[in-house]
Amino acid sequence: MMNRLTKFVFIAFVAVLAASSCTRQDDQVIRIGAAGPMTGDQSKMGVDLRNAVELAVTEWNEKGGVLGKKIVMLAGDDQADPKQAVSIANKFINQKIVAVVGHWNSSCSIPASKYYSDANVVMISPATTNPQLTLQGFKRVFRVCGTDDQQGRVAAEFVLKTLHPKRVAIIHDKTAYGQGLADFFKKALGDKIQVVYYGGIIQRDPDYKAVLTTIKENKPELYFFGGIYPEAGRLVRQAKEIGMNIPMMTGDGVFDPTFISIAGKSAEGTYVTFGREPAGLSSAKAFLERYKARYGDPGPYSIYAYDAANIILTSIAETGTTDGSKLAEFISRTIFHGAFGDIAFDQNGDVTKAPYVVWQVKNGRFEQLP
Ligand code: ABU
Repeated sequence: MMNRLTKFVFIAFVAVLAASSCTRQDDQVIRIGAAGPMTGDQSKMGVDLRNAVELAVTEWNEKGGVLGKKIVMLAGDDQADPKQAVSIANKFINQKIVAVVGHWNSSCSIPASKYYSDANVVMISPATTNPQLTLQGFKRVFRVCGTDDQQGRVAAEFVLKTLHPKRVAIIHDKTAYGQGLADFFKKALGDKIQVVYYGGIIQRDPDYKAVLTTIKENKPELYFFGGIYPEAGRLVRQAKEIGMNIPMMTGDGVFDPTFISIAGKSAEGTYVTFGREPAGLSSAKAFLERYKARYGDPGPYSIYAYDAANIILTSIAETGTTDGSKLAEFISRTIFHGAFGDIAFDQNGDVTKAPYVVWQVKNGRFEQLP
């Protein structure tokens, strides 16, 4: 039988051994997070993001990892829910991630960013477009996509210069992204077009016919929607069902083939703002081929997530550190040669080039307009 002192010394010894073995294990790998909606009706976006980060991590590991260590990707499903996003951020931080690619939704990235920032973790969102994300003064928060003030302006200019409606309706999904984009679009229209309806819808509501009927009664010639593809798909389908034969104009959250599969033929003619087509870029060729071979067609934001992961891993390799502040300082002053072209950041953590263009659904596909 051990006496009390021997027992205490033995337990202390085991605890020190366990802690040092844990530290050794921690030191053997570099963890990066991939966060987004991986279940639920926006899961396509989170899975696209996770696949792209996994591809980047696999390629780095095949070349020997980074700083001589294997890279491990941890996936976090925030279900497009702000509370889940904060919970994922805290879980990742406890698991000692160095950086995160994510989140996808503005309503998730904005609250989660404070936790990453406080924990000295670099955050690069591939898709969050609400300007607020990078206006909070967090030095370790970046995005590789554009912002909703930019795409709202491009949408409004297209409507004013090309479509010339006299009356428009504006709907949004009451989220940080959807309402923000709708408001930027409205602001950019100014007083040049009459806004005959402005209002929010509830996400995941299966039936929007009541609100669409009210909109129809106000006789707009076009309606703008700030929101994501599941709601956009039901809106255009149900609009056609009640005889509302006017085009929808919308933003990047709708840019996915899933929108067209939900809406069917009713999607035809819908205008969407998004970035340029990457398929013709020589820098994108290898990524597109490898992604397709492994996972099938890349989603709209896969290439952005892949570039975000490579920015993080390149920065670790170049600086020789995993310290968030040092990585952020390097990211801020470096031009990265990504699959989607050169990427540089301004003082807020936004990309210096974010060219939005207008696409239209034609013959069941998105086509970039000249
Ligand atoms: N940028 C479109 C969807 C993601 C977001 O909420 O910003």
